[in-house]
Amino acid sequence: MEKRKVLGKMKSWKKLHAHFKKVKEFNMREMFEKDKDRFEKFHLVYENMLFDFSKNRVSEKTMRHLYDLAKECQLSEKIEAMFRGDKINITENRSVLHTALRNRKSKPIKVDGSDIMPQINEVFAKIRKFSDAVRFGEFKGHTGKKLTNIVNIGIGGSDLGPVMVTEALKKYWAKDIHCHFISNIDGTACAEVLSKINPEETLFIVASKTFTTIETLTNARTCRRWLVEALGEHAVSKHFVALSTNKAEVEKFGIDSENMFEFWDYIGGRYSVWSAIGLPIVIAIGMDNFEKFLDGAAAMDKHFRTADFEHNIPVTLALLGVLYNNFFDFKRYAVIAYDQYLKYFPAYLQQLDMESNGKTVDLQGNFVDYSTGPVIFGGAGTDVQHSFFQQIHQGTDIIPCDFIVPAISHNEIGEHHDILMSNVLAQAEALMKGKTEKEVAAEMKKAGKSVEEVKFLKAFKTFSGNRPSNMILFKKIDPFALGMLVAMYEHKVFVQGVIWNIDSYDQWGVELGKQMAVKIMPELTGELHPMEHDSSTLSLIKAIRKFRK
Ligand code: G6Q
Repeated sequence: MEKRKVLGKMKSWKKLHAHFKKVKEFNMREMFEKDKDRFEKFHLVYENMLFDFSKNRVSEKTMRHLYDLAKECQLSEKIEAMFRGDKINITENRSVLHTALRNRKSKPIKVDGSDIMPQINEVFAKIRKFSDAVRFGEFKGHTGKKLTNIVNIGIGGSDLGPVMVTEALKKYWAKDIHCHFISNIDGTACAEVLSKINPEETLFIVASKTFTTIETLTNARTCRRWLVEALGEHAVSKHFVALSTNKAEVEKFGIDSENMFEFWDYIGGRYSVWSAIGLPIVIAIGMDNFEKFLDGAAAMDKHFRTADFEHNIPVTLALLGVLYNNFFDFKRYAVIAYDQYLKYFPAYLQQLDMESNGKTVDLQGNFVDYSTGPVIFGGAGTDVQHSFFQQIHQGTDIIPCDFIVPAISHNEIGEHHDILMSNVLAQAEALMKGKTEKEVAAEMKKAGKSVEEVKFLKAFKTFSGNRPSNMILFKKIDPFALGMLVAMYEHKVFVQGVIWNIDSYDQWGVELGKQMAVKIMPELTGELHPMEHDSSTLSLIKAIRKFRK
């Protein structure tokens, strides 16, 4: 087991701690007024992406301390260890190699002594062949019809990535392909999709790394029954494929391994969108576009691996998050995409970040005495400006925000995109500047309000400001840009995991609930008598049984 100094005892941490007394007093509005070059100093550009982090409560000195912290945590060595394939997921004894899927020049990467690139390239070639055959109508359904409805059955990491990317790249879909997703075990999820599709034109993709997940297997069995009832048992091989690491379970389920697209243990579920799990995306947008998505991620990998910390976008983004989480004590983080096609991005990121860094035990097995991953939430702008933004502007707790913005829309209609852009810029500026009581009073007076009205209302209309945000600006969200965006956040999560000294790649917290549900199921259906539960769980089991009688 690797030794590491406790975070609080690190030199750079202590320095940051001392410096924080000053940082607390920083006022961004004043900093912008005093320093006309602030934007120049606090922004980075890479490819068609601009990362503006000038609206953060930092000085150049703060950033230096943060970069020193990354150095003291041996971030460079850790980055290399990940890319090299070291088993950095120590609780599962696995390499973490989603980056190998973006290793476009196929430079050898070894796991347990063997180069994994040939197996990766072989699966990509199989995906290209199959997806083309479906898209061009060569691989037909049992009755000879073209497969135009693609139904992905998966959950968590086997769902959120494909859902988010297919939606984000909707403009690139083949005209006659329609993607559907079934994740929840709630029968409604199945019923709603099945009610819209014709079995003769449907391809079901059962996506499960382990192929043991109860939700996915139950949903897949229901869909299989539905298909067999309509077209007969012989139709299954033309309408079902599997994406998995578990060949034996796939075959047990009744899907021929010919129809299975493989990935491997070194690809974590929430990092698997680049792998065979991306098959629904490939069918929708074509392999050439999917490769551009991989290229975008590869470009971000290169940047992350080679840029020094001071010019490194994911490193900078991550360190700002550490500053807010561990020093300012801001425990929530909002991500708002000003692009309708990115409406599922916050949900995707929520899993990526919260499942990776929602941990309390460090790599040496000790409970940490500092806080780790924040609560991530978000949505699409401008919609969310009319919902939770009230709290972001005037709530008692401060919530740092990331704004994701494309300068060019896929749907340039009249003045829509200009209005959208004006809004995001206004939000970031308003959060930073706020509005003083004096400004509010002057504005109200000018509008002809009475002295009493001004006196009473001015506090309500005042904005403290000094609320941080990052602007992540792209030229346009095309497959390449999306690849960069997703990889940027993957690396941000990785960097924070390194600073917090946790295993970002396991998910024991997800396992416990799965185990307990298996125990409760027969008690709920009446096969077993409920026992060994607390009085609440026991009474709820009884109440549900009574309601369902
Ligand atoms: C992701 C998690 C989790 C996982 C689902 C589905 O990193 O491990 O979200 O993806 O539990 O698992 P399967 O793909 O094995 O069905």
